[in-house]
Amino acid sequence: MKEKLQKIREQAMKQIQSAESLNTLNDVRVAILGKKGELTSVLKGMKDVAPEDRPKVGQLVNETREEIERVLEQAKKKMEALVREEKLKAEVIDVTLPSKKNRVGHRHPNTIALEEVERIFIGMGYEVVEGPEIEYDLYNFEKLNIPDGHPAKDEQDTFYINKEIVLRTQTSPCQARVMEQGKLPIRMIAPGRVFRSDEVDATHSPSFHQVEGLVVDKNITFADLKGTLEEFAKELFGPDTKTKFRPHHFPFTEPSAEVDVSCFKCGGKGCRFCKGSGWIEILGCGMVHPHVLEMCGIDPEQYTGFAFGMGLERIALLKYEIDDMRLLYENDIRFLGQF
Ligand code: 2NL
Repeated sequence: MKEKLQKIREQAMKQIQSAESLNTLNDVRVAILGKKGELTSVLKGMKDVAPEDRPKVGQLVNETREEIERVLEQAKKKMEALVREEKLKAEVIDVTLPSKKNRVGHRHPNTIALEEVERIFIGMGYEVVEGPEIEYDLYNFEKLNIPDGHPAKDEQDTFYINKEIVLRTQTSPCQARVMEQGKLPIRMIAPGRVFRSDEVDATHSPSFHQVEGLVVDKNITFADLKGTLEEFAKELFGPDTKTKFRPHHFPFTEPSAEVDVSCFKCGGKGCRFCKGSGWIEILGCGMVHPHVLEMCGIDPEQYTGFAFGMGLERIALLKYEIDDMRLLYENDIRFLGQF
């Protein structure tokens, strides 16, 4: 009996040592210690052992069992550690590898210019107001003192949806709507897309952007208009910028003016950029026509106001020294990537 146990023990040790996987170890456990295992069958054979020998044999069986269990457990732990190590090795991440480069985009030059203009006017207490791109003829023309028969209403210049509805040709209808709401005083700018039936060339497009501004309050004078736009020009083009107001005509303002700034390239001496004149035109402006105030529900005896309007693309072209407006719309990354 003792020899048999010795043999089982030796055999078990050999099998455990040569086991190469957790599964094999488990098979060894079942084959020896399981219900039908070799050691279990020895226990079952105890009935054939002389009664006086049974305690000794029993103790021997238990000792053998305990030893095999202990060695099995050790082998299992070692095997598990090995398996984990292999797994970690296989899953290793090299954090020093170069990453995939994401190409980060940026704002379009038009947007950069718009945000710059907005920043300046917000700094002076203006609100930014947007309105519909499809407008009533009433707001786009009529309330702005542009009656039927005026050249601006010509079908050559305006996209008509029907007799009463047009694609707005300016953002002034936004301002007419704000005036009509009747909350005074008003200090606002209205940026947005506008439409004109123009052929595409270096300075024209059927769809472009405008920023218009409007101030209505008691005692607003042309001096307020001049001071405001001078400050705007200095902020946009630099503190040495001079402004020049030239008389002009717009149907919605009286008096009206166009504003030039001293050329920021040559400082006013005259260069290729300003076509030798030393001045660059940037916007149109004027005192809001009393008739316009009246049509928008404001009493021109109590209130006065000034308004101005500029082409956003024109500002972007000037600021970034771009010589063809079409570049702003072609979405060529080689061009846009420069800003
Ligand atoms: C230009 C000139 C201008 C206005 C726009 C305006 C709006 C209202 C009342 C009066 Cl609601 N005026 N806007 C005034 C003068 C000039 O734009 O050359 N724009 C590109």
